[in-house]
Amino acid sequence: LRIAAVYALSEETKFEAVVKGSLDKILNLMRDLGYDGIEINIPNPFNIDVNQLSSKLNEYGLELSAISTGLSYLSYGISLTHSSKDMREKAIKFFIKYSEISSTLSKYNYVVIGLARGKCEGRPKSEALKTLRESLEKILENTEDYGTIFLIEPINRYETDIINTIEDSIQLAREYRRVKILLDTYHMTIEDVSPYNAILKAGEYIGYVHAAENNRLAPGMGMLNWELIICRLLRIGYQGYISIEAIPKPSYEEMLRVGIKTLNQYLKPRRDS
Ligand code: LER
Ligand code: MN
Repeated sequence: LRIAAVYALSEETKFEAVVKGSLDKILNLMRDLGYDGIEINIPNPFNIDVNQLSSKLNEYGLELSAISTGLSYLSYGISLTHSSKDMREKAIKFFIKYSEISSTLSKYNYVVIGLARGKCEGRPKSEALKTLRESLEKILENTEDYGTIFLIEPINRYETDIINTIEDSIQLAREYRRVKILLDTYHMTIEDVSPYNAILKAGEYIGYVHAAENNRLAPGMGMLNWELIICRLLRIGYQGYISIEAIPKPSYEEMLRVGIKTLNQYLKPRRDS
């Protein structure tokens, strides 16, 4: 298992559970703290300098663990289930571009479908899910060459009404070869009967993990049992990233420090052996 944290490639984000600030400073700190990778939330994939990002990651020796996309929804209303066809097409173009960037920058090649799935907006859930499937199929068709894995993330009811629980997401992961589940421990504490058992339920379909406490602070600053979470992940044979997506309080430095320390307490003996 490897450890990352989520960084927002935009200062004026409305998403609170990310690290913001100078990329150099943060990559430097994350390297010093022992992080293996960084997950970057990119608001607009048409607006980034891929070469510059690539050389920065190389310079600090951190991997790109995944590209997350929630800021495209929060900044531009990008939604794969938007009721306007034009907007859906725009969203599909965004995801094809995310996929292209991911395939050049990351050996893992994961793109998150989080908030950018959108919301029901008055439609029956079945209809919104059908629209999501249609958009997803178009994205998959157009990204065969990039080979990207799309991570569908169950998100709690206060942020979306499409795919809240692990069960909701398993169906999609079963259906599509390049779709896996992103477990977010914070959302799981709100939606799943037991966040620990949900790991066993999602099992082989898990492609990626977001780690935060029940209060969305860093692992170690809340009520979750991280030993049990890691134990369960290992039991199902999970070998990917745990990416800390937590509110940077009391400061992002402290959040990053406490987060990796808590996870390493249960991972370290295994990582070193
Ligand atoms: C949103 O709450 C979240 O967890 C993000 O990973 C979604 O883009
Ligand atoms: Mn998340």
